[in-house]
Amino acid sequence: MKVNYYDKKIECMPREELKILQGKRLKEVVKRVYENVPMYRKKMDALNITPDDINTIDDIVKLPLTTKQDLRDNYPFGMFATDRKNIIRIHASSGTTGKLTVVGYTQKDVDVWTEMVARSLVAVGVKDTSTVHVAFGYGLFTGGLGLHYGVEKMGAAVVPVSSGNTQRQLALMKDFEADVLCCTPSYAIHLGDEVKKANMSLPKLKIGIFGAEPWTNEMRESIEKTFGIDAYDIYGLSEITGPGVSSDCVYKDGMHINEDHFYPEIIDGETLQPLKKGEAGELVFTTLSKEGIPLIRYRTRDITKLNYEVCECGRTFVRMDKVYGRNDDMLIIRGANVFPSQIESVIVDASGKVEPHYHIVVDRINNLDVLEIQIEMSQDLFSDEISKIEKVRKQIEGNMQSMLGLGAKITLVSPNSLPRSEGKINRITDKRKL
Ligand code: DLL
Repeated sequence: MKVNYYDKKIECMPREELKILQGKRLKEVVKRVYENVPMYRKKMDALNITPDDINTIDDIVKLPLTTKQDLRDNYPFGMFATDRKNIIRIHASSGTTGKLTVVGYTQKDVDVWTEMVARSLVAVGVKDTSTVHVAFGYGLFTGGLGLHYGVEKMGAAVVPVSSGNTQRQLALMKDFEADVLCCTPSYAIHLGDEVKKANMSLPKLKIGIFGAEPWTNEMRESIEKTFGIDAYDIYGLSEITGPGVSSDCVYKDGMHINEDHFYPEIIDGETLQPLKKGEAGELVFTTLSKEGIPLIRYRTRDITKLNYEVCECGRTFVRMDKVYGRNDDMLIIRGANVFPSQIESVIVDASGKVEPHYHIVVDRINNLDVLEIQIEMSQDLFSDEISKIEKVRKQIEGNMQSMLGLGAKITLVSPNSLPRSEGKINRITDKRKL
């Protein structure tokens, strides 16, 4: 397999050297926040620590955690660690509740972010001759502009389409001969449906770079089959920088975290204690070089695990598994933990009979949690006899029971009846919370 690097010396750096670099950067960033962000000074004073207590990367566990609530409490600019005149870009993300979380970037922050995205693109085989169709939203969301700058940096041509107007997107992809598509995986599925419906083909398309929401490996295979491409995962969050915190290489065996700038830990979401290497838990990041809004041990709420083995591609940067879901997305149904990704893998396994369009509804009826999963039938199944449809429904119900360890009502709905999304999709209605 052909392996390309944006900067091999850094991406394949021996881990002992990396640890030294991380330690040095951690020391600097802790000093910066202690001196410039009142919230961090308060938190560190409460723990009786000063920047002098931080000397190596292993000292990181002495530091306090940061949460989204901290950002909200300091809305909009209370966590900036530099003078406002040094800020050249502001992004924000809305999340499910409450105020926006606002982040500010200095020129150096934008430069680092841009380089991280360029690394991600090169790692999956994007070339300077490529044409990259960016259908992530442009605006306060970091997807569009994040990918955009990275594409320009590595010398490919960016088509900044943003989200929306699916028919126009398809026409432009065809006419401009895009070989790379960037968008959310749910939008890629929607685009794929439209391609099939129009009986068109996109013969130049080779690579898909998808992220901003959880998606399973089963979904990856389904998208790859639809378009005849290789589909790669890219991860990030605006609080840490945006897309490019980590991303796949050509081996698709975990996303390499750009550890020279973002230090990952996995903690137990309940006890908040670090977990052993390789255990699954909540991902926490410390930004090692940020100036605008450096964050110390930021709780992402994303659940994954880390693999420290050197990858076949030669990169030494740790790999994170596909995100299984978010702490706050995990459904607790009759006491059992259910991740939407488990549901998705059963649905995609039944492809051909059903489409990867689904919606999860949770309710409480007579004090009992009830889980319903609505799934779109394929056109073929929809036109079949009722008894065949019922057989498929029962089959999926059985598979779901084995996967989740609890009963779920499967409702097969007609094709094209569930909502589609141009950005991040919401696949859950939890009526218990309404
Ligand atoms: O979603 C940044 C991004 C844009 C990443 C484009 C990739 C591509 P936020 O809007 O701040 O930033 O949302 C961050 O989205 O904590 C995860 O829960 C989720 N997320 C992002 N990428 C992935 C992914 C952008 N590849 C939140 N897989 C994160 C699973 C993802 N979840």
